[in-house]
This record gives sequence, C-alpha cells and structure tokens, in this order.
Amino acid sequence: MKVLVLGGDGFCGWPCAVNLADHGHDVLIVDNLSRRKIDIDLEVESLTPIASISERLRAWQQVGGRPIRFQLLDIAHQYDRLVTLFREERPDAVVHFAEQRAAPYSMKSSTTKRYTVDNNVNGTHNLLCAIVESGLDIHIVHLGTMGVYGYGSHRGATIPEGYLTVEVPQPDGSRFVEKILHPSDPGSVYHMTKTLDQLLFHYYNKNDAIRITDLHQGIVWGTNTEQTSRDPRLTNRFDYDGDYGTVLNRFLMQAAIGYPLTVHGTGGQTRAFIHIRDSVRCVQLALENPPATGEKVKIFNQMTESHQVGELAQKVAALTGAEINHLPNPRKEAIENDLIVDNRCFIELGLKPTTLDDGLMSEVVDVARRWADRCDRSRIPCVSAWTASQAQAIEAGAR
Ligand code: NAD
Ligand code: USQ
Repeated sequence: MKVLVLGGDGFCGWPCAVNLADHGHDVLIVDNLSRRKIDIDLEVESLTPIASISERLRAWQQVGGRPIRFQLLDIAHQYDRLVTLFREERPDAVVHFAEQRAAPYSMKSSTTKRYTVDNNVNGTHNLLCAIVESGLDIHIVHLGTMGVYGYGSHRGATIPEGYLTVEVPQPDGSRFVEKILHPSDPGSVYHMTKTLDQLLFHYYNKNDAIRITDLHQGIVWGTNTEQTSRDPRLTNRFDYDGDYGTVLNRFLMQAAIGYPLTVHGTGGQTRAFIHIRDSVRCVQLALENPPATGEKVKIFNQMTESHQVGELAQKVAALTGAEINHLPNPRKEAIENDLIVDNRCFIELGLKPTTLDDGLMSEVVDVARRWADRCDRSRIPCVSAWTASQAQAIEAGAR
C-alpha cells in the first residue's frame, strides 16, 4: 500500500513510518519540521539525541529498510502543493499526525493558542479538501485523543468507541433511539482542536463519502520500537520538558536523574495510556482494516490501560526509590475522575496490549540515565498555566 505519513518526523510518526516501511508499505513522510523549530524556540532538546530527517532516512536504508521518501510541506498553509502531491502520488492512505500536540504549549499564550488552532484545524481541513479536489479515494487514519471525551466524572459509565446511543424524548411522550458522536468536553485549546477535527471528519464523511478512521489515542509512553532500535541514528525523540514531556515518561526520566516526581495536585487525575510499540501496531491495524465506502467514520479508542497520576508516581517510586513532590496544578482540571474505556475494536483486530507490568518502565529509566547529562533541569517544571490565578499560584510556589 502507498501511504503518506503526515507528521512522520515526530514522536509517534517516525516509529510509525519505519514500522510501515518494514511491513512492505511504500512510505512518503510529509512534515514541515515545525516540532524541531519549536524546540529551538523553547531552548530545549529531546533527551535522546535525534538525527536530522535526511540522516534518519539514510540510516534506515543503510540498515536494509525499504526506502522512505520525504517532502518538506506545511499542510496547514501550502494547500496547492498538497493537492499536487496527492495527484502525483495517488496514495491509498494518509496517516495524519501533523498537529501541534502539547496541551501546555497550547495554553502558554494567546500566540500559542492561535497557532495551535490555526495549524491543527487548517491542516485537517486542508487534508479533507485536498482529497475531495483530487477526486481520489484515499483512506485517512487520524491521530485524535482520548481527551475529546473529557475528564470530568463519567459516573462509572464506560466510554464507548466514539458514538453514544441516546434516547431522545418526543413531544408526544414517545422516544427515538439514535447513535450520536460522544459529547465533547475538551480540557485545553489543543484538545479543543481535536474535537473540531471530529466535526470536520463527520461532515466530509457525510458529504463526500471520505473513508476515515479516527484513533482516540491515550498518553503515549516509552521511546523506541523494534525498528528505531536498529541504529542510533534511528533513535526516537524523548520529550521531558514542562511543555512537551508527558506524565509517565517525565516521571521515569525524573526518577533516573534524582528529581522528585512532579505530581500536579493530589494526583487523582485518571488518564489512558499506550506504549509506543502498541501505538505503531494500532496504526498499522487501522490502515490494513479500512472502513468500506459509505461507512461512517470509524472511531477506535487507542489505549491499553488507565491509571491515576498519583498511582503512577507510586509505581515509579517503588521501582526506583524516587521521591514524590505534590505541586500546585497549573491546569484547570478535575482533582479526581473515573475513566473506564471500551477498547474492544483493536483487541478484536489482534492487538496484544503491552502493559506497565511488562518491564518496559525500567527500559525508559535506562534510556533516561544514559542521556541524563543532556537534561536541563530548569526546563522540567510545568510553568504553562491554564488561568491567571493558577499562574500566580505557581509563581508563589517558585518563590
Ligand atoms: P510531535 O509533535 O512529536 O509530531 C508531530 C509532527 O507533525 C512533527 O514532526 C511536526 O513537525 C509535524 N507537523 C505539525 N504541524 C505540521 C504541519 N502544519 N505541516 C506538516 N507537518 C506538521 O507529536 P506526536 O507526539 O508524534 O503526536 C502525533 C499526533 O498524535 C498528534 O496529532 C497528537 O495529537 C497525537 N497524539 C499524541 C499523543 C502523545 O502522547 N504523544 C497521544 C495522543 C495523541
Ligand atoms: N501531570 C502531572 N505531572 C506532570 C505532567 C502531567 O501530574 O509532570 C498530569 C497533568 O496535570 C494531567 C495528566 O498528568 O492531569 C496528563 O498530562 P500529560 O501532559 O501527560 O498529557 P496531556 O496533556 O493530556 O497530553 C498528552 C499528549 C497529547 C494527547 C494526550 C492524550 O501530549 O498529544 O492527546 O496526552 S489524553 O491524555 O488521553 O488526552
């Protein structure tokens, strides 16, 4: 299958691209390298040293991988080039990772809020529009987020895979039953863009019969996969800073360098998780099992387990002897929430979930220890506050 991987230079996209090439697919990465530029702006680097995209692709070919091509293109702002690319390449599928993905970065300032909305919503809309204009039947696999469902109380209800069956009362007292998109309840400007993506998909699927699979992914942890471990130049990025680092990788890295684990508030927040190895496998399964023409948007919950943040800190402390620090929460989020998630679609397609108990937490600690001298400790605190009063609380804590 010919696959365009939009955002294929990023944390989830790079391992996905090499995995697809390794399984015989013809892969073209499309990326504007904005993630690398944001690192420069924030004056922070991946904990693991990462090679340039051209060096990555050379290394992949040298270790015997099926060649992967690259196009430097901004999908949010170079619409005509995107249409031309589709017409020239005529791909069977597109995997769409190309969005600004950090909630704290999206909440830093009005500039980053506007950048995130402009980049993510325009990028997704350009993609849909370009497929219609090209006249081609291209399956889109999009990386969405579990955060579209929100992290308030679901009152013990299981979160379904995208759609909720509701009964609507009629004036005459009768009721009709309908399947609707699960109500959205985003917790950051970033998460809001993903809820807007969902509506764009709903519309273009209804109007133009575009085949779409939307993967509502949980927090990805781990760093390398079987393919990215084949050569140091294929190493995947490892974000640890307060804007881009995600909670479990941050805790494991903090434990490795002897930094007290940064639990926000009580640590009662429950979130969904998936290991990077399962993430690449899920994308492959979604690509190889596309929706039929005319089928509505397929939505999969791409996660393997749920954990409370405080419980994760305790697990990491038990493994490493790390100290735990409870900090004022920079985010406006529920102190505690339940999260029961239906993830049967991927299990039925054959996913064998990797869990925290599979010994892989130690692997991440080892990677972090190896590169500990590349860590800038001053960039660990999360200083992006959701509201002005939270910003004040963080500043007061730092004094
Ligand atoms: P990332 O920032 O590492 O990668 C995103 C890539 O897209 C980068 O290489 C960036 O340069 C590129 N990009 C961004 N805007 C672009 C544009 N306009 N044109 C072309 N390229 C562009 O992020 P990631 O962690 O790999 O996440 C990928 C996707 O998966 C995102 O959409 C994110 O929302 C989703 N996701 C990630 C996680 C996670 O824990 N990392 C969890 C759930 C969902
Ligand atoms: N948290 C801490 N301490 C930290 C960092 C985070 O307690 O040092 C807490 C946060 O307050 C939050 C939770 O951990 O309650 C998760 O934060 P996170 O930064 O790990 O994850 P999040 O902001 O939700 O975003 C990440 C990815 C995003 C993806 C999302 C999936 O960056 O791209 O969409 O996970 S999900 O969480 O399922 O919505």
